Amino acid sequence: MAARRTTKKPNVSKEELLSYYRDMLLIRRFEEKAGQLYGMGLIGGFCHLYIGQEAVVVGLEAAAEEGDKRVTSYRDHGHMLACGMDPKGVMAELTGREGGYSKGKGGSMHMFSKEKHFYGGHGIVGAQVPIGAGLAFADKYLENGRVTFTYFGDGAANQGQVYETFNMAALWDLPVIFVVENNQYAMGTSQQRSTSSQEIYERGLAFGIPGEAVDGMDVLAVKAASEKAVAHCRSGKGPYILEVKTYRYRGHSMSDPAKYRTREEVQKMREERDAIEAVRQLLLTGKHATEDELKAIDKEIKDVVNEAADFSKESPEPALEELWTDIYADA
Ligand SMILES: Cc1ncc(C[n+]2csc(CCOP(=O)(O)OP(=O)(O)O)c2C)c(N)n1
Ligand SMILES: [Mg+2]
Repeated sequence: MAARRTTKKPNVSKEELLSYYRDMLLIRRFEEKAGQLYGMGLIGGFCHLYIGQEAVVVGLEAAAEEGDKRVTSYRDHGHMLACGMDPKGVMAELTGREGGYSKGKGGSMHMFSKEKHFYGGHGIVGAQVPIGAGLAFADKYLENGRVTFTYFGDGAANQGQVYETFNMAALWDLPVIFVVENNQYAMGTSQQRSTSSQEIYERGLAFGIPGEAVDGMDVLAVKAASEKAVAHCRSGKGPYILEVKTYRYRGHSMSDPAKYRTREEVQKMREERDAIEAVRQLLLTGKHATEDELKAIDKEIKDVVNEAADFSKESPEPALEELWTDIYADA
């Protein structure tokens, strides 16, 4: 068994390309709007934007089937939109309103959807990793063929509970895909400064977990790697590690001194490696879409995001009685 890198690309239809374009653009425009609302004081507390990393969730979700589960960290808006949660409910949660997924009581980092099998939204770095294994344990027990996508960052990859989880997931052959979103930074600390071995996908080898690294700025490569990981898990072979090399364009959260990397570094990624622009070019050069058709899609997406923003302003604040609901589960 070997950990390895892949850059293989699959064949792809016009419809697929258009759907990835739409899904990635929705996340980007949603996040830009969230940034604006934050600036206007309509969103309080922590807020971590996903801009730059869109191809990761969109590529992973392309390999998911109904009933598969997902769990992630606080940088979670993209994951929620990619699995089909309603942008209105997500935005209204950001503004702390009754129409939000947690009735305005969870905020950016704490949202859930039973219907879409989205299990959060977690603020403690690495804490979602054992939760992901627990979800996969339930699926294995129920023999329902489902897999769990457990996302975490390069910084979280240095947390002890990740390795306790690897051990148990391997021991019990749990159907869990550990997706490492390596955006090269943990807050202001670069991976080079914090991490002894740079290849995170190899870290499962000690537990017998295969791993693979993939270019996270290429949605087609992510999708191909994801299909392989899903097939591995669904066939009962146990966990899999997918390290997706990506990049965040914005600061860690809304307050970020931005002193740990140069403007040029960010600019270079935006100009040369942007995942949405890459799909746009594939659509245009492959003559799958014209500039005008793409403009019409952009407008559609802007409308969806504007509607979500309007809803998030108009939805009322939660009533005082809500302080006492959904605190404990009824047992
Ligand atoms: C246990 C714990 N330690 C520290 C923090 C503070 N903290 C929040 S995010 C973060 C960086 C995590 O980076 P990474 O896992 O790479 O995810 P990214 O933000 O890049 O998506 C830190 C140290 C925390 N929330 N929880
Ligand atoms: Mg990171």
